[in-house]
Amino acid sequence: MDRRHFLKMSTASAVAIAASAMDVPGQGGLFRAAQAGPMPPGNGTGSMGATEVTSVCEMCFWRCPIVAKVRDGKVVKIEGNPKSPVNGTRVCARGNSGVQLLYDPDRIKYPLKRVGARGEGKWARISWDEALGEIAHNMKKVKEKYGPHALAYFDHGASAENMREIFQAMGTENFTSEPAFYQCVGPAALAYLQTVGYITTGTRQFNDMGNSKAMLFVASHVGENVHVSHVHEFITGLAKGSELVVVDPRFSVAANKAKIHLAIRPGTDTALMLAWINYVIEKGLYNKEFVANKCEGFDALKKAVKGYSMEWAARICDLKIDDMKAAIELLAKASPNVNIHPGRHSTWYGKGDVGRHQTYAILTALFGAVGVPGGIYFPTAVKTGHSEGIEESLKKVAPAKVSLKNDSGYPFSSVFGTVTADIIKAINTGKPYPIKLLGVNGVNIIQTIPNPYETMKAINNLDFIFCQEMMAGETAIWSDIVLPDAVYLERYDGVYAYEGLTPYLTVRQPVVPAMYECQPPYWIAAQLAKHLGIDGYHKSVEEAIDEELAGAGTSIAKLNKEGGIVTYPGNPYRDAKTLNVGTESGKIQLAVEAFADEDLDAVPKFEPTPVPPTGFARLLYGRSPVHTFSRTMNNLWLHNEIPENKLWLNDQVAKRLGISMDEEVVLENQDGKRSNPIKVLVTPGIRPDAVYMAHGFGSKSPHLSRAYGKGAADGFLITETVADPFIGATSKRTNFVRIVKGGKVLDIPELIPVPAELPKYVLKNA
Ligand SMILES: Nc1nc2c(c(=O)[nH]1)N[C@H]1C(S)=C(S)[C@@H](COP(=O)(O)OP(=O)(O)OC[C@H]3O[C@@H](n4cnc5c(=O)[nH]c(N)nc54)[C@H](O)[C@@H]3O)O[C@H]1N2
Ligand SMILES: Nc1nc2c(c(=O)[nH]1)N[C@H]1C(S)=C(S)[C@@H](COP(=O)(O)OP(=O)(O)OC[C@H]3O[C@@H](n4cnc5c(=O)[nH]c(N)nc54)[C@H](O)[C@@H]3O)O[C@H]1N2
Ligand code: SF4
Ligand SMILES: [Mo]
Repeated sequence: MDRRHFLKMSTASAVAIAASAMDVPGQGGLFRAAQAGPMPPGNGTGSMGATEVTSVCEMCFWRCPIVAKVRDGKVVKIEGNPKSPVNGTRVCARGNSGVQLLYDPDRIKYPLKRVGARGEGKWARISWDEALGEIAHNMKKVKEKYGPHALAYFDHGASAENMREIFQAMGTENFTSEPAFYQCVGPAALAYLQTVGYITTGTRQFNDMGNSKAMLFVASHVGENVHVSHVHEFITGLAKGSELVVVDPRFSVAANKAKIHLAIRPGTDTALMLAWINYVIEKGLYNKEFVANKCEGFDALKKAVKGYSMEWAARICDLKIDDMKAAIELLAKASPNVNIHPGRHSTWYGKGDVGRHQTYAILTALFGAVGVPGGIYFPTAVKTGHSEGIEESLKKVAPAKVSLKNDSGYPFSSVFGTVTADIIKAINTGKPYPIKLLGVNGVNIIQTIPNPYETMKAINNLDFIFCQEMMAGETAIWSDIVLPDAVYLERYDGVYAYEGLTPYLTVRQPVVPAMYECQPPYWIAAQLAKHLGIDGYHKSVEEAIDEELAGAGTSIAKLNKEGGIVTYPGNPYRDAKTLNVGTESGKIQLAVEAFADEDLDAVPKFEPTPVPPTGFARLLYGRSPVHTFSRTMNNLWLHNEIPENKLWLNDQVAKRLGISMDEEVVLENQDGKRSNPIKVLVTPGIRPDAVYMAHGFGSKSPHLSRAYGKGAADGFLITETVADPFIGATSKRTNFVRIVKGGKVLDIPELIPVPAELPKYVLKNA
């Protein structure tokens, strides 16, 4: 079988998992009808006379099963569904605060039409018919003038799926679950798919921290990165005595719980990993039987890592060799019940991002930590039925002559959708063909795509842009037409089948009817289809969902009688004798030949990312534990918890610059772009060569009355991106900042010497 073919095959079989990595529940087009249907009867009456309705949280994409308590037609409380095998009665701060999303005064309440300039946020209220009519008119006009591929769609989350079908039916291939892949999990997903044959980081993560004897986190700041059952498994592991190694330039919440914290020089993790792999091989610390029977490419791996010594890595990574040795010995001692966390957000430095995650998968395999308690485990598929969508229309979709998707120059991108950066480039240059219309759904188009200045330019180059939104945030103020979406508590979204340690099936259903003139996604898509003359919406949403559920022998009504969830026996662990991973040969690929076939490295090399130029520190970012990106910033309860982000600044650097705790500064990046004012957190918990802030703050939309201008947005400092050569995902930690205080620009002193092997970033005007 030739390589190309294998690639196609392995990727095709991966699409289902990739779909889940991109927050797409179920498979294929669930076709929904024009009517929202009656309210579900509820699962019973609980305490305080409140009706309890089971559903699924969407305050983030972990999608915990919930019970909403409704009294006098109002949601008064949200808890975890006690029948849930993952979260039980637990929800996080955000899950709890879904109530305040529902009743947020700054929700988009009616269809809106822009009357000011794009980005200005001046609207007129219009009717649904007018809004959809205008969108349909523009979609048809652009398609006629420039061809179907001039239409593009950025989407994220459950509510965006129906509309994606409409774009597909119009004949474009330029749609992508943009932020969840090309700005998030893409490199990690590809590395695991090619090494162990499946993606360990889908909507959920298949790493068994709760049963581990030791854990390694490279970044992965679990605790600030809050996914209820993930955090719970982490804590369970710790409580049962699992020993933790954390590699992070910052003293994160996870680092605080670590036995060994390695405060690594940012961007050098692959050097550490390769030296560890070499050490494990040289010292014979690997699982010889597992490697001999279940892995391929050991000799190639051994040869490729030979040059990477611990001494070298200690210098590159700015770590103490004794700590590095103690850490890898600790992990080896726990094998095979060792959890090398596969990571989630992986678009850091561009070039080496796939390779870095490949090294996690390789170390996992060397320890034999695959399909065993504490390691990475295997998902157990839950069988559901299929509801026919607009399949007939979709079959007509033909790739463009020069295909952005298939001829991207990134050999492994096409199965995951069109590369975001290519779409923005095509809008701004007209090459390889013009893109003139953009639909945005569930994406903060300004804050989540790197280089917002290019994005704003692109928006201004479009003939038409519309969005489906809940909040009057940045996406809304940049759109020509804004469609008011129902909140997840007001809508059906489909069937959620999860494949974790205990697989289960559940369904999101409306807890209260949609308020104002908001409409659920299937209604919106069906009405737009009508305006476009696309056929297909014949079923009610309940019928479509019941068709899927029938495949699992249940229905909405039956589920509601049974507490909203059906569980199944899982099969996460495999006998090493019969283990057959999802790669072509059934064996783990310690060297990925498919990469070599595309002139990429079969075993990753360490290719340094440039270190900060003189006077600058690297800008790092991560998660706020009570917020989800920008989407929760206006939420009353969550805003009250953490209203703004702070800039983590090393105490020695702060002392030199004369900056004290809570002082307000502005950041300026290497291209002269400046941030909103941000208060400083002076701390020894960050390296002197980096600064850190949580992402999602600093909203630029004046219509978000609580969030507007609170804190700083990392994105407005991210103008330098490096594409990863495998899939074209874009880096974000390749940017550097210095501090502006009282109008004066202050250089960051270089307190840590940089070895000559590491190139310095060259300033564009230098
Ligand atoms: N509360 C909350 N939880 C969330 C989300 C949310 O919005 N809110 N979002 C979810 C989503 S979609 C994702 S993708 C995940 C993201 O969460 P993770 O996958 O955990 O993100 P990371 O980028 O791995 O981790 C951020 C950490 O990386 C460290 N870091 C920065 N640069 C480097 C480096 O070069 N080397 C090393 N070793 N560390 C570095 C930072 O100091 C920070 O502590 O979180 C998920 N969980
Ligand atoms: N600078 C920077 N960029 C990043 C990251 C970072 O840390 N820093 N993180 C990256 C990662 S890991 C990820 S996963 C992405 C996340 O990227 P996004 O998903 O774009 O994140 P949000 O900022 O939450 O923007 C979501 C938008 O969708 C809207 N929305 C929320 N729920 C719904 C809904 O039910 N229906 C509709 N129609 N709209 C809804 C919100 O109001 C908001 O405007 O960002 C990536 N980009
Ligand atoms: S982790 Fe929190 S926000 Fe995410 S789905 Fe679960 S309860 Fe909701
Ligand atoms: Mo993400």
